Amino acid sequence: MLSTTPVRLILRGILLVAAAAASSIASAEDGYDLWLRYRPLAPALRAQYATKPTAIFVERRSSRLAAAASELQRGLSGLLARPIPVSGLRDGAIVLTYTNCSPTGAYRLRSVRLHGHPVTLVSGCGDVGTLYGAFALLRLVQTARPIEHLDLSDAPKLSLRMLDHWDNLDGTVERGYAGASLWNWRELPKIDKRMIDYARANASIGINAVVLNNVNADARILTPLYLRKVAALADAWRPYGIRIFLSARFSAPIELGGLKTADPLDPSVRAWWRAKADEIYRVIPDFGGFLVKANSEGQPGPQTYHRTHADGANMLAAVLAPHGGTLLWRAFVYSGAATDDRAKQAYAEFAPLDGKFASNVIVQVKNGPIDFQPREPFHPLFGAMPHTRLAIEVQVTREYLGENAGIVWLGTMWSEALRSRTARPEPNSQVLDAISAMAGVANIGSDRDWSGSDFDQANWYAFGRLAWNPAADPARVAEDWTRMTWGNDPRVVKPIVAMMMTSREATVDAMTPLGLAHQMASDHHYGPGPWVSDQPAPLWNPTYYNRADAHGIGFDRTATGSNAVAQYASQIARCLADLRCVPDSELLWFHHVSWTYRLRSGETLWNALVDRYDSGVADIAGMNSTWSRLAPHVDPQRHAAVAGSLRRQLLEAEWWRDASIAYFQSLSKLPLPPGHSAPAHPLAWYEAVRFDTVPGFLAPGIGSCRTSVVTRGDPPCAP
Ligand code: GCW
Repeated sequence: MLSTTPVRLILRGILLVAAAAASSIASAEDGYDLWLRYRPLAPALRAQYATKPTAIFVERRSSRLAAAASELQRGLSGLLARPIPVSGLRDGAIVLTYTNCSPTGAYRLRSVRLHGHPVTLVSGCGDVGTLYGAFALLRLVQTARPIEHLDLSDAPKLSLRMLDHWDNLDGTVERGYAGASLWNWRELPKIDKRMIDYARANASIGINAVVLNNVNADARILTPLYLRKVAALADAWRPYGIRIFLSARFSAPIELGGLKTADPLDPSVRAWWRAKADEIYRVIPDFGGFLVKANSEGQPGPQTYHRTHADGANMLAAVLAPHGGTLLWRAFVYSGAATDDRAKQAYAEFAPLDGKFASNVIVQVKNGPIDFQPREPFHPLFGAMPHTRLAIEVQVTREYLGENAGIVWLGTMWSEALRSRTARPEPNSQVLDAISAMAGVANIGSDRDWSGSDFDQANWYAFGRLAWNPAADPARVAEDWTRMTWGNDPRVVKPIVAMMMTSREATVDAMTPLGLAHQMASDHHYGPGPWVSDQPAPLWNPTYYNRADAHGIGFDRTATGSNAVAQYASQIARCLADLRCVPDSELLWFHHVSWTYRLRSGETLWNALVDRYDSGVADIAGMNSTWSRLAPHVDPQRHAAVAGSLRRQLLEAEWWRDASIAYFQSLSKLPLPPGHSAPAHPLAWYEAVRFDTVPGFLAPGIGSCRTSVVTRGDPPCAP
């Protein structure tokens, strides 16, 4: 733990006072407004909207149209720096209407004449479609695009676009790096303004479902006390098209109902769940349903009673079905004690159950077969369950990607997963063809800036846009967010988009290049720990994943090893198993090779590995320089915040590189390639680094070591 010397205490005091003063002077750019900032456009850009829009006319009564109108009024009045009233029909008005069409949420924006008036008609499939259309129209203006002669329509490709919060009832957030939980259980059912702003942000990117509580669930969320509070949120969010789901603890009938069992085939258990579902729907008529993590990492589940995942899921689905609810059942399962490759376990348990799930069950599968690593190949289940509805689950919060430091934009990563070719059932089938829902583990907390940093907001944004359209072009999403968040000045937009687009690859290189995975320190997953081999379960050890020794490195998942490749379609498996075909980015995921193995580029593995670590660090250093150059064009408050965050990212990247190289060199015994400098410290120094608190794990809030990491020559936290 960081020693709190008097000097440090004094410094901390000064910083706190300075921070308080700064925030009271310029709280305007504290990140609270997200991408819905609505600051006036530059006069030259504003000119194109001189005659239009003039007003907003709401054609039908509906709380969602009212929400849309109020957002348009607020947004356009801000952007165009003139009042845009909600009024009767007139020339230049925006007209809000809807019809019953499908898919729900689709919209069309059109320049038409209505009763002789030239207007912009926003019409939705259902009133929620109009709400999305209003945000789409706002986005056009926010990004300075024309709204004359409009005829633009869009529809969500997935019906369920869901944020999963891993919030605990005590206010902590598992893997949360943006402060305590947003849900104020003590104050609820009182609704504060922040709950509405949260819903506005979600609606603006099409998110239509929210799971309030951690999948490591506390059964008490299902008690009347909490349900009353949940119902208040459901009422507040209904105008924004958001349905609430809850994580349900499978053993709740025992814990809350006093039953002796939670066996899904036991009639008393079924009756208990049926009564519980009926009770929930009495207070929340449009309740979405349950999300369940079962028989995974110590959570209870049907296997405790020798039943299958399908038995468990179908029992819960049956009690939700009469109310139109959906049951999401997670496929993130593995046994710490298992001797088989962890990457194979979910497939082994779930693929045989294809076709056995009820029609209102969605099996929720993480993007990769292990666990939200900086890079993983796609999960083989996406090509293996053609008769089951599937959701892809991605992690918006950066558990394994540097928490909230610097810039790591995940739009490119998710797009890579979504567009991965499964080759099933058709040769060109992709992951995005296999899914009907997308879930993202939220990165939202009660920090003023919501996500822990300005750039982490971009990941929330990208999640919504890709859940709306999994085939969306990430560069376009990044550009929209940048314009909405940082303004339309091309001197700002171009470099920021470029940084976002390369940031994830830079992070992969600095942490786990060439297909390495799970090299993080244990439990809290903060910082490097490739040497760790003392965990009680073998597959919690980074050494389990890197398999590095004096001869080589990497996990053989071909037929000579675990044969995980066999879980993919044969043409995909053939390539992955073949050293001449497997992409370098997945080399060590699928193959164990010698340190002197030559890549297709001719480089040796050892040299390439060192080179990747260094280029990751160099790219992150490059982002620091790019950002410094943006100082004249970005408001000082946010510029300083991002600059500080990028500095931390660079220090941490150097720490990752140096610790990893120090460890792997202790095995390979090879010299560093020319031009690469030695790690700043001996291996023992890196191995001795300890943290007692890291946000999102063990302790809530800000850990004592969070901001003091790695200055060269000073251990992050004294061992
Ligand atoms: O990534 C791992 C996390 C756990 C998490 C688990 C899961 C909620 O380290 O904190 O538990 O995945 O997805 O269930």
